[in-house]
Amino acid sequence: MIIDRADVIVTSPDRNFVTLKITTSDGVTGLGDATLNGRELAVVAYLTEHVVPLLIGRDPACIEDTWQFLYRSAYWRRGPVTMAAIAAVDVALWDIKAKVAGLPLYQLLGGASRTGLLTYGHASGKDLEELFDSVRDHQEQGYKAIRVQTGVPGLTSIYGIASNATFDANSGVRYDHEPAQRGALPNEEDWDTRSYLRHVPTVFEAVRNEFGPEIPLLHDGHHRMTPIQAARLGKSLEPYDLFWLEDVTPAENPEALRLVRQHTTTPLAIGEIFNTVWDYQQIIREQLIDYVRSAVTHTGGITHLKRVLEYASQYQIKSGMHGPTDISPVGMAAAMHLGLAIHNFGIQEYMKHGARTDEVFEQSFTFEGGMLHPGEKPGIGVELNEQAAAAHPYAQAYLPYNRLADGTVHDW
Ligand code: EZ4
Ligand code: CO
Repeated sequence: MIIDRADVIVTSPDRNFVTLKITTSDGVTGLGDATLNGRELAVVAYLTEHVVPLLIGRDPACIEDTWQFLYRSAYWRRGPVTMAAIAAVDVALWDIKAKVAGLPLYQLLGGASRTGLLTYGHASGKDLEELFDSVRDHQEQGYKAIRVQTGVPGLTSIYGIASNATFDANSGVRYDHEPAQRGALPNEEDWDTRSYLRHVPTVFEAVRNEFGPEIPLLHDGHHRMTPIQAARLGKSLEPYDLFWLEDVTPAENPEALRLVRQHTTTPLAIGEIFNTVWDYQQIIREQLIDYVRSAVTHTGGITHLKRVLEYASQYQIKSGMHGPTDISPVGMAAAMHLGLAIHNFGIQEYMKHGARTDEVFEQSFTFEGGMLHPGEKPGIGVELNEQAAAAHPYAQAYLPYNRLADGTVHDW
């Protein structure tokens, strides 16, 4: 059996998704997610021009060899575009291997280590009233753990707040918690760290008073603080017992986390924009984090993220895989198989996709009582309805960016 063809399919049901479909000479197909929010077509070109021609004729069973070949033969290593492209190939080959074996992928990864995956959802509101409604809504949907993001007085538009606007494909407005906005230019948001640092502890105090001490709560700082500001935030949130505080400082500087760590016992998570084990080397070895935020989709696939998580397991660091709506159902399913199999699973982020996306990607995973399960279908359990996909052509969309009051560009 050889790889006969590989097709890159771009579809934009509620947002843009890039999917690699590999077909073998026996007619077995495998899917991989290659979606890189706001830079989708760069991965399409990388795959179409440079990777697909290398795959034709290869043995689909040789997953590790194909990974090493694509990684090392490029010479130019790492980076989000390269690693998303390699991830898509890797997941598609695991999908094929598991289908050929007649087993759900998690069985090939060691079998189930638990009955299901604890998830967290995204509650948000521009003020406390909206936030509380959103928390209640998530609890009604079954979520057992909840991320909390709110507006900050004085700031008009900040990361993580759901829009109430009904999604319309051509209006350019956001839907749900999707930060990318369709249109020719990125949206500009505003930022002021001092206001944020004053406000966030009052939000968590209010949420604990309203919803009690039991519910695991999370928060995302989205890379916007300096190390000492992040240290102060971690300290000021200690009374509210966070499950984790995420991305407090920009990802490029691992040493920042050492300073944060010296000042606070609030658990830390980072890594959604990392893409290799080398990005994690120092912070895992020095035990500067508690959760690895990488997605299968952005970190070289099952093969490479498993390597990261095995390394993390030596230091009692657990998984907290990235699961926003810009990971396609293919990428989410791959994460579920890996999360079910590994010992050091922590929590899985899960934002539901829209109805259009669910029609394009036929899924067998389940979400019940706040727990995800990848299902028992051979492979990863997701199939692409290509006819439905073709009805939603690519639409240009960008992530927003931040400016301070004086006009300075700031981390978003
Ligand atoms: O901003 O996935 O924790 N989740 C996040 C996400 C990211 C988007 C970027 O594409 O930080 O909302
Ligand atoms: Co995040």
